[in-house]
Parts: sequence; structure tokens; C-alpha cells
Amino acid sequence: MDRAIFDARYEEYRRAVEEFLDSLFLGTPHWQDLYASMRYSLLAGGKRLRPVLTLEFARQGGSDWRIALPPACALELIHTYSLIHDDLPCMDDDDLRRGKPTNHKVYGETLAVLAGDALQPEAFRLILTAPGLDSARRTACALVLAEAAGAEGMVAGQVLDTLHAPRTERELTEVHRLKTGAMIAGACRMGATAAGGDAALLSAAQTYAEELGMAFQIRDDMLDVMGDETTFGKPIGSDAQEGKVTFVDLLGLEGCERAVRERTEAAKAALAPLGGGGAFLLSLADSLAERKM
Ligand code: GRG
Repeated sequence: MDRAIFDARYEEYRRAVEEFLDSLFLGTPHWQDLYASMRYSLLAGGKRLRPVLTLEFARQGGSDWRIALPPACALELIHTYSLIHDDLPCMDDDDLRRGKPTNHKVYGETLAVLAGDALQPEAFRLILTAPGLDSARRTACALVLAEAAGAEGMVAGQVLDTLHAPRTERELTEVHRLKTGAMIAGACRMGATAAGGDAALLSAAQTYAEELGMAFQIRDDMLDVMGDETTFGKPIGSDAQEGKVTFVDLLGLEGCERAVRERTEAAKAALAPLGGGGAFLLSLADSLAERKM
């Protein structure tokens, strides 16, 4: 896809997501400190990759992509909670996220934990009240989110990563399939589900996402070694400092580059059933393989 057309579509999706998120948690209860803490992290930028994937797969399912905005943003609420909790002293103990002080550095640990807690049911509320979805699609989308974020998805990956010290390529691949890949796969399946897409689209979404998720994580490990702190938005070298084994340790930078290329090509191959309609997703895979943030 022509770069300018790709950029324009990504920007259209990103802007719609920002506007939707900015409309949340604006009330004036006397527990406004909770809302402030939630909005601080929710509106701190980020690529909005997961909602963008949802909106594009909704388009692929033949729907007006706007009907998928609530479930797309639900994924971003869950993603945001995971980042807030991951930065806490009991986990990675990070001071910087997306180039800004982490939530607990600004609001304190108690409110950071509670903001993350609140974002989870609020994500399900968005799906279960989505105006453009009938009750069958709302239920199906809620299930996609539970599978992606729960005890067989992202949280399982975080447990393995933080408490089981993965060291081999096989162990690391499993961690990242769950911790990073499950939410990326959930994002793709969410769009297809919201649009009522058929089994072929769901299957393409799953395979594309699995390969994309691994490429994304290997690239993340590379950036933790060779990235620029200002662009990446968090300190470089934090994995090594925390004693974590990464793909860079196992494969070296060149091996990682090769693996990212192979995974990216496999992700693109999974889009064959979409024909020319998959052009945006092909370009997205290529752009993520070269990302700097
Ligand atoms: C606390 C239950 C729980 C889970 C945390 C997502 C996660 C699991 C931890 C964040 C740390 C990390 C490096 C995770 C790997 C996935 C990843 C690269 C997350 C960052 O996603 P991006 O790059 O972030 O899409 P932006 O800022 O662009 O939204």
C-alpha cells in the first residue's frame, strides 16, 4: 500500500481512538483522583496498535469500522492497566513509560493499583454496552477479551515472565505468545468478531496475529538494546538490568533481525485469503518490523 495512504488510514483510526478514550471517565464524583489516575495513563500516547488492528479487521469483516470502536478501546483499557501494573515496584519497578513518569510515580502505588483494577471491568462495560453491536456480538467480543487478557492469556504470560524465569528459546516463546501475543491476537479476532466475520477471516486473523505478535516482541527486545530512550519512551537496557533473558541473548541482534523478518513474512502470508483487501495489514506488518518505538 502506498505509504501516504497507509499513514492516513492509521491516523484516521488513531484519532478516532483518542477521541473515544478522551470521552471516558470525565464525571465529577468526589473520587476524581481515581479518574485522574486512569486518564493519565489512558491518554499518555502510545501507538494504539491493538485498537488499530481491531478496527482494520472489522473493516475486513465488511462492517463500518466505527461500530468496533468500543471493543477496540476496551483492548486499550486492558493494555493500559497491564502497563500500569507492570511498572509497579512489585513487578518491573519502572519510573518511565511512554516518555512520562509512570502512574505510581505520579499518583502513588495505591491509586495506581486501583486505577488498573478499575480499567478492567470498565473495558467489559464498553463491550457490553456497545451501541453498534447486538447482544450475540457483544457476548462474543467479551469472550475474546477474557481469553486474551485472562489466566490463559496475558496474565499467564506475566506470571511465567516474572516468577518462572524463562531461559530457553522455547520458554521465552511461550511467555511472549501469552504475554504479548494473546492481546495482539485478541485485537485481530475482536475486529473480525465485532463485524460478524466468517471462519476464514477469524483463522487468518489468528495466524497473522500470532506471527505479528512474535515479530513485535522480538523487535521490542532489540529496541531494549539498540533503541533511543527518547523515542522508545522507556530506559534502554532495562531487561539486562532486571536479569531477564531476552531473544537478543539467545539469537544475537542479527539472529533477531532474521527472526523478525521471517515472522513478518509468515504474518503477511496468512493474509492471502484477503486478497488485495489486506494491503493495510501487509504494510502494518512491514512497518512494525522496522519500528523504533
Ligand atoms: C501486569 C497482568 C500484567 C501484565 C503485564 C503487557 C505487559 C504484561 C507488560 C508490559 C511490558 C512489556 C514489555 C510487555 C510486552 C508487550 C509490549 C511490548 C508492550 C508494550 O506495548 P506497545 O509497544 O506500547 O504497544 P504502547 O506504549 O505503544 O501502547
